[in-house]
Amino acid sequence: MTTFAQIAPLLEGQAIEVPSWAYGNSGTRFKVFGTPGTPRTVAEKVADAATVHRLTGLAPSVALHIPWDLVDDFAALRRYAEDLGVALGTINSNTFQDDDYKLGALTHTDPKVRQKAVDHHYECIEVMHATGSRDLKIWLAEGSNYPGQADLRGRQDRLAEGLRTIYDRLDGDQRLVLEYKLFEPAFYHTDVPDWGTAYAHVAALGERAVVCLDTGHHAPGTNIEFIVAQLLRLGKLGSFDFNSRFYADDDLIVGAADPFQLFRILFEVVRGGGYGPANPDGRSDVAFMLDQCHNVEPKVPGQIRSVLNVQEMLARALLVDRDALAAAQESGDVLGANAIFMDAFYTDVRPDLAAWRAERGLPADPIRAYAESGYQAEIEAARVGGSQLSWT
Ligand code: PSV
Ligand code: MN
Repeated sequence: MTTFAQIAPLLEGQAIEVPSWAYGNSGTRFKVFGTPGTPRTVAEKVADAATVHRLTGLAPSVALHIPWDLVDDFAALRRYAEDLGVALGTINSNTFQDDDYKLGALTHTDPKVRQKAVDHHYECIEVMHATGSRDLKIWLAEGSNYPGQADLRGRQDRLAEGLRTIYDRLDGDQRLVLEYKLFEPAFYHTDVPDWGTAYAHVAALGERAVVCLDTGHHAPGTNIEFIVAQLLRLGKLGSFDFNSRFYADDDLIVGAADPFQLFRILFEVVRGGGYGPANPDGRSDVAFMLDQCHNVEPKVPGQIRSVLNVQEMLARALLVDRDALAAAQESGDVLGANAIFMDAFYTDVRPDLAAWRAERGLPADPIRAYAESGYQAEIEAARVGGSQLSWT
């Protein structure tokens, strides 16, 4: 049996990037609710993200979405973030909120629209130079609603060409991270609907093109941990967008809907070498990120809960006695292997994690520390006037 003391050193390098948009208002197509204290500026979003990191030690960077997070001076935003103890992370492009993109962006039949989408990605790469970001994450809201509406094959060819043009603009260790999603906003076909299509495109591009797996972007019942294992095996798992779902792309708190699924995913990450000291900074090349929205719950504690959930399930995944498991698997001990796996999942690591945090000068209970910190009252009092940010 592996003990918490044995795995504790492995928790040291864990980093979970938080999304700037989690701090803004969000909702469904029916209603976006305003919440007191919601940021009016990108700097205020960064301040909220830094609060999550200060209380958990788990979230040292914040992802930006362009144009939602466009500012005049990204170098200044970077300095501001660094002063607060966090870095600016992944830059997410956005080709889904402009009228020109109604029938596609990189896949559009009109070369002018395709060029506009490529130019937007060039702009994102410029931002990456100023922010020091490594990853350009591309999710494309492209597809069609009706059979016959679009030339499926022609769109793939145009997509490949657009991605190539963008990829060729990247510099140094910058990466292109392609995110897939089964459906929405298109309902009949989506141009990058699954890991296989994403893999086909990034494999054609080259070494610095990888896949982003958003846990909410699959059909119900999909074995996501199998996809994790396969992408790691192929060397193409670039990042996660963690969240949880009951029905579609719900963007709820990671681990809330199905903690066991999160455990199984993280076990495959560990098993496949996707977590741990691959690089000098002690981190693997697989970026852990959240992609969530807090529509009805308070946002900063929602993010704190999320990073703690990932840490907790990672600890449980690390607790799996891999040698014993391999022996049981090899000897065909079906029930024995399953029991070893489940033992780790059922181990309550919360008291050990609280002690682990306290030893490092972090609050043993970050949610409670947030409630007692007065931060929420402070932002509610200070952030009056102006317009609260949301995804529009
Ligand atoms: C699309 O549903 C997505 O998962 C992509 O990552 C977008 O960038 C993000 O959500 C925006 O909320
Ligand atoms: Mn996502």
